[in-house]
Amino acid sequence: MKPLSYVLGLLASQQPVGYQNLSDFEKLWSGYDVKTAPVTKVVEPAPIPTSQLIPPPNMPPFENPLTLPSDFVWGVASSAYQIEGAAKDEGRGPSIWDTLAHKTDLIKNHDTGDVACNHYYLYKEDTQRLKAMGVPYYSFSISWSRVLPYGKGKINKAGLQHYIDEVDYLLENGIEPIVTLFHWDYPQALQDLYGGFVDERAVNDFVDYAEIMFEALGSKVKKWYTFNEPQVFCMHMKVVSKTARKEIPMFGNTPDEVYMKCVHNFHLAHAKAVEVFREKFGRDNDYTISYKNAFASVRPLTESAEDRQAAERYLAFAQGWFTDPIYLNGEYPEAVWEAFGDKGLREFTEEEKKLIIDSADHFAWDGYSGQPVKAPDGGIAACIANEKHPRWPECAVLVDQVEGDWMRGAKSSDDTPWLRNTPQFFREGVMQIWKKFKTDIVIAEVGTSIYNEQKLSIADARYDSDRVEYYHAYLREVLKLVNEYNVPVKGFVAWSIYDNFEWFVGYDVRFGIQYVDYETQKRYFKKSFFYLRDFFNHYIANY
Ligand code: GBH
Repeated sequence: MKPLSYVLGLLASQQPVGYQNLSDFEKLWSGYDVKTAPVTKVVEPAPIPTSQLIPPPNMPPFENPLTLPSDFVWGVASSAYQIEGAAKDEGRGPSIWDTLAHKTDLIKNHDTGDVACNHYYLYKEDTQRLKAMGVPYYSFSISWSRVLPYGKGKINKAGLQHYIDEVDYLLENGIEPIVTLFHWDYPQALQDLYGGFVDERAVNDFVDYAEIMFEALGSKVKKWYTFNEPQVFCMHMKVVSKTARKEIPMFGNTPDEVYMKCVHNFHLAHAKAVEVFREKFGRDNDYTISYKNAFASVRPLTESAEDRQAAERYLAFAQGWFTDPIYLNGEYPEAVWEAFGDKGLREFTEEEKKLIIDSADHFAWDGYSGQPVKAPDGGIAACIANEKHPRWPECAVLVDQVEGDWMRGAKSSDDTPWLRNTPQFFREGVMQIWKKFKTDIVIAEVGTSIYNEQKLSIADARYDSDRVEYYHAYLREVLKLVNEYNVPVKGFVAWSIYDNFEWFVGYDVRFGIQYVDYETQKRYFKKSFFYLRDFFNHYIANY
């Protein structure tokens, strides 16, 4: 195992990219009008008032006699850009999300993550609040550009130290960290340098970053994810490519090619990082590494051959493109080859395949929601044959209604049309993953927004019965999957620890199991948090 000093030396000897040295920090940030929070020092937490821990009335009862295994992992999740704030503090460099927020009109209300929940300074209080509710696991991500402001080269020691401190504090308080290396906030310096994940140089830069984090936190953190939802990140690359400066290389690619190259480089980056991880920590112990998948659970709207083909195609592009090389055979699905074979899609070399196959210790699914799928109007064959078709290459249409004109499930917020309360789809999705991949499954994120929650008073927002109903329904399916269908579901992580910056829809949508009052930065436990606590207390054996 290489010591940290080795990695630091190696990196210090490299040319910093794009900019000559850290005194160019201001250049990195030019044109971003970054806001600062009133609180810019780590705050020692006040004790949680006992009144805040009084459970709400009218909780659904836990009646059935099933159990979850004693090593079942339950926790709450967040990601760096969505909660940390301190965007320009202590040497952090910008990421593509600072750029999207500050330099485009793509974010609702022009919200930014500049301050967010100010978790960077309030992490001790946030930890105490999890401890008070007995949460055993906290899943969060590292801001790459906080550790490496230029994406590679010089390490920002204050940023790295922050994560060491936070991990130590969690562990001292009996909460086990689950660390995601990369939750979409790609360093802007690398984006400028070579167009980001569309370029193969992104692969080794990710692996170098991963190695720094493994060295710094590996003696303390045992559960790791490389990427959050590469499916979504590669979509963002398409967005970024449309707004990019002309001189960067990805500008020459069509959006579909951007996506194709991004997916390919994801596989190589993930697998090489996992290789480093396993060299350091071995396998068959309690160290685990995987990545988190985003796709809807789907089923054909009707039994027609066209709808069935549409559902299969949806899964080939949203799931198989990412999962099949890793969990099956190092190969992309047939439908992906047919669409992209003449566009420069590369096959993995035998050596690459060896790295990629089996490069994840379990299947992590962010199983928020499911939808019926139908073929596009005009027929599926016409779509497949026509690259200009708006539905190409999937040629699948996700719809909201099932038989009898029923909605597929209860509505969430207006700004999250993809999300409805669909527990049956959830169960089918897990079953489908199990049948296809025969591997342990972790529900790495689920949660919901609520219709018009942003308009409610704090007191009303805290009483989030629709969110309780959502978790209640999904968790009953988890019980069935584990007890009746014998599916190895090993964990369930709720999104999110508290309300936060919801990407393109900013702060107008709330996903938290705690309410955040952004004026005061006070947090309030919602009813759903008590529900989750009580559920796992009740069902995890010997908890
Ligand atoms: C998670 O992704 C993210 O990991 C998390 O950061 C986020 O806060 C959370 O969801 C809640 O949204 O707009 O119709 O094109 C969930 C998977 C995939 C769901 C992309 C939304 C966009 C659908 N997401 N999808 S659409």
